[in-house]
Amino acid sequence: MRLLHTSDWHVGRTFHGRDLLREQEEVLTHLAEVVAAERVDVVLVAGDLYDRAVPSGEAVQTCHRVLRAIGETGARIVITPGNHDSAPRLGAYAEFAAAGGLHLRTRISGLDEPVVLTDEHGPVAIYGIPYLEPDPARQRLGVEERGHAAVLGEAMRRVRADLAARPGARSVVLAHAFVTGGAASESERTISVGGVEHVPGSVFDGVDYVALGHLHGPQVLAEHLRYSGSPLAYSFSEVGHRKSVWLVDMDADGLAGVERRELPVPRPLATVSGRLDDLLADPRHAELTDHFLSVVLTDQVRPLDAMRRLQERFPHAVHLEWRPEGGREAAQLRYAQVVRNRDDHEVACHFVEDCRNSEPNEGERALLKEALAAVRRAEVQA
Ligand SMILES: [Mn+2]
Repeated sequence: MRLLHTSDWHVGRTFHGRDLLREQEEVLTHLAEVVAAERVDVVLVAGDLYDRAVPSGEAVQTCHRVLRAIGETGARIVITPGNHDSAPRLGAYAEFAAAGGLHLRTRISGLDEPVVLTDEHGPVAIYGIPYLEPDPARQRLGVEERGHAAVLGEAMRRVRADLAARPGARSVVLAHAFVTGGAASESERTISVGGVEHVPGSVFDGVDYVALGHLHGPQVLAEHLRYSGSPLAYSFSEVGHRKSVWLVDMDADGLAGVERRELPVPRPLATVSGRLDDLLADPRHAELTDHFLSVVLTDQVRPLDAMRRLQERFPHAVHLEWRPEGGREAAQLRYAQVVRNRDDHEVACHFVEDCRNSEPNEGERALLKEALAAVRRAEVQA
């Protein structure tokens, strides 16, 4: 039996305000092509199918098109909710979907009821553990101790108990957790609410393969314990990731081997720094025009209208910081210190100075005074 392990699709996520649905559909449609070309029997999605508990209509339709394309290859699909999904919404109509090969394993009470598929060697039991929000899950599972390790430990105890009653069955678990030793990026939402976030890998002992979700970089914690990572980069911290999926083969004895398949990159990321005029002119930056770009400007004086000018050359520049070369630490002053004992006019003048490294001149000071007076008059009239 051949499984494909993926997770953290986050369908509907935006990137610095940009809609990513088109890029997401492109990559996930390619994933469906991998399923067909590699003759995958089961696709495992280990949580965070959507980016939000209540995804947009467009996000749901995108997801549906992709899942239908996977389903049309003849592959079964097993999905568990992650910390971004709403388990009850994702699990709605699960019995009806299961009849068509789409297994939505969203209930805590059903985490030890596997999806059982059979190949020439016998049954493979696939357990979907929904993301266990530590405090509510503690009540549901009757666990005393706080933290994610405790609730996942109990979930896995139940899985092993069920598995013990299925002699000869091979086993797969889907889980959404931060396993110790994994490396985070900047696009995961912490799950530390309700105690310690990390879970030791030993929690998952006793099964043939564990398809992990939550961390967005692909990584191998042990041969049978892996993160697939997200199909696209969702933060500039992932600039060095090569996004991929795992192809997992099971033979008569259990795990036979795992191979990696890289996913296409619809729009690469890059970070670049320099003076605005140099960035706009330097021919070496020509290749960045189709990249999502994070820009650090090093000009001594903050350039006016920098983002608009950058986007004329780099239409996908989405993030901008200003760090003047040899910059004064004054820019780091805390807001409270900056405004203490100053009237509005002084705060405004200070702001101008802060933005361009030079004090406002007499004319500008007068203009600011006039503007503040106008605002005050408008407030009185209102
Ligand atoms: Mn995620």
